[in-house]
Amino acid sequence: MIVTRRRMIEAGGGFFLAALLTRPALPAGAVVDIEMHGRDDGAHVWFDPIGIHVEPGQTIRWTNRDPGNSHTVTAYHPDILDRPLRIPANAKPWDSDYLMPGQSFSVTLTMPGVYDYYCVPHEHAGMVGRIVVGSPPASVETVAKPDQTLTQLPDIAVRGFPPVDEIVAKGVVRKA
Ligand SMILES: [Cu+2]
Repeated sequence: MIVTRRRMIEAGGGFFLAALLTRPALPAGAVVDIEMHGRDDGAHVWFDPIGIHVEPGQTIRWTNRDPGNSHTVTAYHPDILDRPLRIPANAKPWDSDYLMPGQSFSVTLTMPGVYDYYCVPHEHAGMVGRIVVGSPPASVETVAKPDQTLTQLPDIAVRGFPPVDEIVAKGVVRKA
């Protein structure tokens, strides 16, 4: 939070800061939906929205709306496929396994922080998403120390995550 505030002040002062701090996250309680989409030819696949800001305790539901592909929603975590930790250290990781068209998978996120996730078969096509729960963390950098036993992210995935500040400011971020 300290890092974020300092950056905001440098970027333009109190008005923007106030707007940032008073912007509500998505309403708590109701399930928040994220859809999985793809073009018919499979060349483009994405989560929609790609970034959301929610309160702790929010349930998120992913649904595969791509008629031509199966997708997963999988947290970046060493316990799942030996990937770097990109969710809060105390949070429980998840893996939906393959969702056929029309199928859904839900998780409830209680720990504040930044959660990065991906689609196992389409990570190399940049199919990733980010959820910010509660107040942004002190550091927006969630990449764990490089560990040779873990499979690092491809560049297209790293570039795919919306900035935490943008997610908090807008509440919902859709892929450009
Ligand atoms: Cu996919």
